[in-house]
Amino acid sequence: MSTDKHTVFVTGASSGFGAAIARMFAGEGHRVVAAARRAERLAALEKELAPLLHPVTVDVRDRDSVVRAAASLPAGFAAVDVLVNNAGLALGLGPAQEADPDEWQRMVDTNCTGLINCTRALLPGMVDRGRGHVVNIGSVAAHHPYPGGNVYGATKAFVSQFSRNLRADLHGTGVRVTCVEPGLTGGTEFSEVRFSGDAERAAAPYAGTDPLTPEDVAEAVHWAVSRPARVNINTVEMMPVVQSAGPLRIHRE
Ligand code: NDP
Ligand code: 8X3
Repeated sequence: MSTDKHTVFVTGASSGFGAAIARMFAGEGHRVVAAARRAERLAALEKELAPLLHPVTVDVRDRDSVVRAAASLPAGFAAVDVLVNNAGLALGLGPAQEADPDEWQRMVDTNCTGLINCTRALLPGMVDRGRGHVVNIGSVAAHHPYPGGNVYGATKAFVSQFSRNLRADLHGTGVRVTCVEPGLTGGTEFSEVRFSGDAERAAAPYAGTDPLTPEDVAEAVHWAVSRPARVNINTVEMMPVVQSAGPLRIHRE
């Protein structure tokens, strides 16, 4: 699996990690199916990476659309053997008691439902062909709680456990599963989306830091995929050096 060319289906390829992952694999001659909602972004990426990139405009939350998209890939891109479930988002950073329930629902719909929609649509082909790799983009937020991380961190805990359970189901099939769990990463639209376009709030988490880059994350994905076929990288947890876990807090009267 590690030596020949892959067909890599990347969700959330219109920005950030997904675009970096698409560029890294296409740069090595692998075929890339780039999925996201913003068609114009995907068209620009297609122009940049032609003829190795096939754009698919799809909302991962919509199961029927995902199934249709997976079933109507052109011949050269149809035998997907690497799925990178990267599409996702955080919304808000307020305490649970003040959070917007619609934003909570959108995170669950995108980060959990969207991820399982894509997995269920593409996994049978991998199992039939006896080769494949599902790479899920989780987060350090799955394991390290922080104030305001409430539902976002919980969706990433879902991604982490789903990845482990997938491995159990895929025992003996040759299909591999990896969960890549990055910490603070700059150079993406993650923070702008989280703070609804408020540029000042979006920039604040990165001020005075040297965060991970989308290319750092793409390299971790690429490394896991390019291991020999006998090797399954279960989890990659990565943080910038400037980030570490904090102590448990004690509230005193
Ligand atoms: P970006 O906001 O830059 O990218 C998110 C991507 O997801 C975009 O391409 C967006 O495309 C796509 N997307 C969002 N909703 C949908 C949807 N419903 N259907 C299809 N595509 C969708 O953020 P990042 O690159 O930073 O984030 C990528 C992943 O990495 C996310 O899962 C995020 O949770 C995770 N992550 C990010 C970290 C960070 O610090 N940046 C750290 C750890 C994990 P479009 O809007 O065109 O649909
Ligand atoms: C994104 C990293 O720390 O903002 O998953 O939750 S964090």
